[in-house]
Amino acid sequence: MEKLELAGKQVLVVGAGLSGVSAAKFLTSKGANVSLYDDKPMESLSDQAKELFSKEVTYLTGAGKEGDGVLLTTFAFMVVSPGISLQAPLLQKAAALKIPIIGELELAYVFSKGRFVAITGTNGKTTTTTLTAEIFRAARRKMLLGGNIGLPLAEQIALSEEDTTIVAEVSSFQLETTEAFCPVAAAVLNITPDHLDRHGDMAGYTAAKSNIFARQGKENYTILNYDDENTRALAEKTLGQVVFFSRKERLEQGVWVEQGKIVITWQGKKVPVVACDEIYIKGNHNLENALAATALAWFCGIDAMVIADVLRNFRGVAHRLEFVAEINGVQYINDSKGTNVDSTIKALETYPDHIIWIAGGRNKGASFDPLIPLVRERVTGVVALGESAGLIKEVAERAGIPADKIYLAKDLSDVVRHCHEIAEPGDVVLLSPACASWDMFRSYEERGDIFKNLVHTLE
Ligand code: UMA
Repeated sequence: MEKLELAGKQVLVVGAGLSGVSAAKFLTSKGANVSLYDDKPMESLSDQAKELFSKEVTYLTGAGKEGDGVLLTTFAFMVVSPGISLQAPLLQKAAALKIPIIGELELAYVFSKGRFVAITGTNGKTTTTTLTAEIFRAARRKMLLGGNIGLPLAEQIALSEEDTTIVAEVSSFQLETTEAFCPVAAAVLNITPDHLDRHGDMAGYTAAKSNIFARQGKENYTILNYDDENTRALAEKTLGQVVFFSRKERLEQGVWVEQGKIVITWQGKKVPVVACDEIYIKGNHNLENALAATALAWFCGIDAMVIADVLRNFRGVAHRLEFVAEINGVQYINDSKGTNVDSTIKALETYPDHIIWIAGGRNKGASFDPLIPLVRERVTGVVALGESAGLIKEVAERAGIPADKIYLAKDLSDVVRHCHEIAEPGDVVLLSPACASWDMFRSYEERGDIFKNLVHTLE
């Protein structure tokens, strides 16, 4: 979408969550006449959304009728929230009427000043984005952080200037509705099965993710994980300069590990960055995140010393293998951000044994089978919750967990009560659901916060 004049334009924003509210605020500030549509009735929306309606934004609700009553032809274009599928009836109707549809990310991109550095991948996005932003901050660059991380960008871009770097976590949902989006440096961390219910299959999911570099040219960098086959293969699809990073392989060019040290080799030069054991956040997956953040920062001109310093001090993000408490010798870990199988595999790999594993929620179409070997090897008890509790129970049974060590919980409070009852000193109680939270909670953050609060009541 070209940067069009917004004043006086009729715009329909679809979805009144974080993204939609942010887009509506931005559009209103530019003089557009905004209508905000949501399937939900107004009383179930957030205070921020309600506040908009008390001002200049018109509220439209489908009230379960999927937008039947919305007169689409009055709108110049639509801005959709990432959680809304392009297959939704309202969007299908708009597409048939040839009403332009863009996402909130694209809107933010088109109207921002400065340049974008973007990160996608099935797992590690939030850690890598936060880490990258911290490096830019430490280098005293003008920087804005946002995107899928929970900080929608449409509102924030008003603060951007020509020399601002916008460090954005971008999801496959957001990338589906981009047209011009072109970050100067784009990283794809890994691609493993996730969101197949939305994208149909791995090809659809990979295609959506590939939009992160679809408009890049040779002046831009496409940063790809060499160790992940699906990601490595994308090198052939980008017109950007490919920078591989690897935890396992020696690379002629790229960011990799030589004798326990991160090094950058590029155009005949070798730059040492930091010893891997000095990096504060632990685990192979975090080393990959550190390699990607190093690449993003270095190719944007940040000194290796600054990168090293942040890698030594960065403490990680909430809800990702987050230590909650130790009670009677039992460690409680919140990995509510483990919303897919691969992410939970990484969580289970972090603890060698005696894991009491809490899992379940909304399954997004992936098979849980890859979890079985780790559950067999490291898990002593399983607590299953939510829509997928039956499937998690099945995984536990197939991994050989005895029936009396498998518990179907009613809610998180029942989960925590049960874990407290059965856990013994030395056990690790790990909430890593391998599922989305949307069957019982608004978000993985809400699920993680409730879990943490319940654990703290045991202290
Ligand atoms: N809605 C409808 N009709 C629908 C679907 C949703 O009306 O068919 C309405 C809901 O009633 C709700 C609103 O749309 O009021 C929610 O919109 P949304 O699902 O896009 O959620 P937002 O609150 O706008 O949050 C979105 C991202 N959510 C999703 O992609 C599902 C957030 O990512 C993101 O942080 C936020 O924008 C700011 O950019 C969350 C996420 O789970 C963390 N992302 C997925 C992931 O990381 O795996 C992709």
